[in-house]
Parts: sequence; C-alpha cells; structure tokens
Amino acid sequence: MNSLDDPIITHMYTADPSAHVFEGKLYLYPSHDREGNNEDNDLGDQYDMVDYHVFSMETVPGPVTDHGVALTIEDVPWASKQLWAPDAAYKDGNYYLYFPARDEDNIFRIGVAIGERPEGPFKALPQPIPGSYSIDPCSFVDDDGSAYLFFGGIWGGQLQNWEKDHFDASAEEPTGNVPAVLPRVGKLAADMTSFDGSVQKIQILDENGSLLRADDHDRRFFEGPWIHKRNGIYYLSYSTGNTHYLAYAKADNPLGPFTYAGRLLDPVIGWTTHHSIVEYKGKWYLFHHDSSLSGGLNHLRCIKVKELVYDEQGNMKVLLPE
Ligand code: FUB
Repeated sequence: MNSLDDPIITHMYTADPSAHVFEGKLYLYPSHDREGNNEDNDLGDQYDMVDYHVFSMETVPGPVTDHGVALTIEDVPWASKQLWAPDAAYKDGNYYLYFPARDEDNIFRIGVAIGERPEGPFKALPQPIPGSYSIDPCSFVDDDGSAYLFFGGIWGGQLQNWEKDHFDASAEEPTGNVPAVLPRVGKLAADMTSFDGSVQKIQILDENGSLLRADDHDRRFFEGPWIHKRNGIYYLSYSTGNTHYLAYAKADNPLGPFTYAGRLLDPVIGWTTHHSIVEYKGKWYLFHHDSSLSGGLNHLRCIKVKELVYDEQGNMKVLLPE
C-alpha cells in the first residue's frame, strides 16, 4: 500500500482532485493531464486537457479504482479546449459534474454534465451555465440542502477580466494597496444547472477586518476555491498561485465574509497547487497534487493525500509525512 507521500494514481497524470463521499465510497474528480508541446506560460496554455476520468477508493490512500472516461471534450458542444479542474455534486438522484473550459471565443465558462452514477458517464448540457465565467468550480451542498457553486482563478483563469461584470480583455490583476480580486459564488437553482440570482463576490478579510490587498501575494486568493463545513464553521481554502501556498479562511456563513486563518501547505514540486478537503470514515483528508511523478513538469501532475487535523479553535493542520 502507498504511504501518504506517494502519488495515489500512477498510470496516468492527474491533478486538481475534488473529493466527495458518495454511496459510502470516496470519489475523486480530477483533471486528466496529458503530454503536449504547448508553451509553458502564465496563461496556462500548457494545461491542455481533453477528458475526465473518475476514481474511487474505499480506503485511504488506496487502492484506487479508475472508472474510465466520464466525459470528453468532443461531447461538450460549447467547449473549444482546456478541460480544467472539475467538481461534482449529488442531488435528488442525479450526479452533476461541473467543469471549466474555453468557449469558441476563448473565454472560460463553466459547464455542467449530468449522470446517474457517481462515476458517470455524464452528459453535458449544450450550453455553459448562464452567467458563469472563469475556472475551478467547487460545488457545496449545505446541511439545509442549499447548493452553491464557488469558482474563480486569476491570470490564465481570467477572473481579473470580470471586475466590471463583463469580459474586459485588457484587465490585469490589480497591484498595490487596493483590494485583491475575490472568488465568486452563485447559488445553484433547484435544477443544479443554473444560478438562482446573480453571482456574488466572496470577501476574504485580514485580522483587522480589511479586505486582503492585491499586493499580499502570500495570502490573497489566486485559484482553486474549496468549501467545507465542520462544527458549524465554513472553511474557504484556496491556492495563492504565484506564491504556491494553500491557504484558508473561516466564516460562520457560506457566503462569508471569511477571515484569513493561515496556511495549509507550503509550496510543492511544480507551479500549481490545488486541493480539496473531505471527511471519510471519521478522518479528514487533504487531497492535492504536485509534479513529482513527471520529475517536475508543471503540466504533468499527480495526486497525493494527507491527513488533516483540527485544534479546539477549529484551525487546521496538515500532517506531513516524517
Ligand atoms: O489544471 C489546470 C489549472 O491548473 C487548474 O484549473 C488550476 O487550479 C491549476 O491547478
């Protein structure tokens, strides 16, 4: 059996693992990295993925079952390229796979595909979710059944282009002592395929109650939002991108405001860092990726898992392998 420092999937490159417990098993919904010759740049052209596999496990860290292709870009009518980090949700007998891709105008949108089983196959709706943009969807169904889709990522993820509620191709990440770009959330309608109302910004505050600043690259949101709830506390965790940390913030409401609470993980091998957090069989786990399996190639990543513990104030600590 693997140790907690080994890649848990080695027969293909995988990244951006979104973990959920469905039907008593732990399911992973990752990106499927593939080899290619695209330029490695700040727009993320090197991440040129065309399909998704779903994986499951009954013990952590494995063995892991590969359920095969669950969705391919050829079956997404609106998508032109780059199937990036997905997530999944269950409601009323259906499973929903949320995924970002570039549309025919090269703008990232978020689509949804529906299946009857957690492992798929999934059938994509013909259009992306109306009003969706940017990348890295994270679905969250609260205890009262309310469902939300958190999303966003800056630089290649284009979130900075949506500060005016329309796509501004010339916009760049702000600099200086101004508020940082914020992740977004849309409340999902009962059909789980559209937003009920408009998309909102999620505030992340510092210890003084001020919005994190654009120049605070060690703490500001970059991409990969993940929401989980434990003992009434809502946790928003995310990647700080170009400083390569996983960070988190806490709130008493899924819509925030969230207050920055600390770092989860230091930089790993490879540029990106992306994760999810899940409780399974009485333990909490952090699933994340690095580029160790490919010897450090940014676009060829592998999934790892680590145990996570909480102190009495609800602050999180990842247990690192000795
Ligand atoms: O896998 C492509 C992109 O890289 C994801 O959408 C980001 O979160 C980063 O991991």
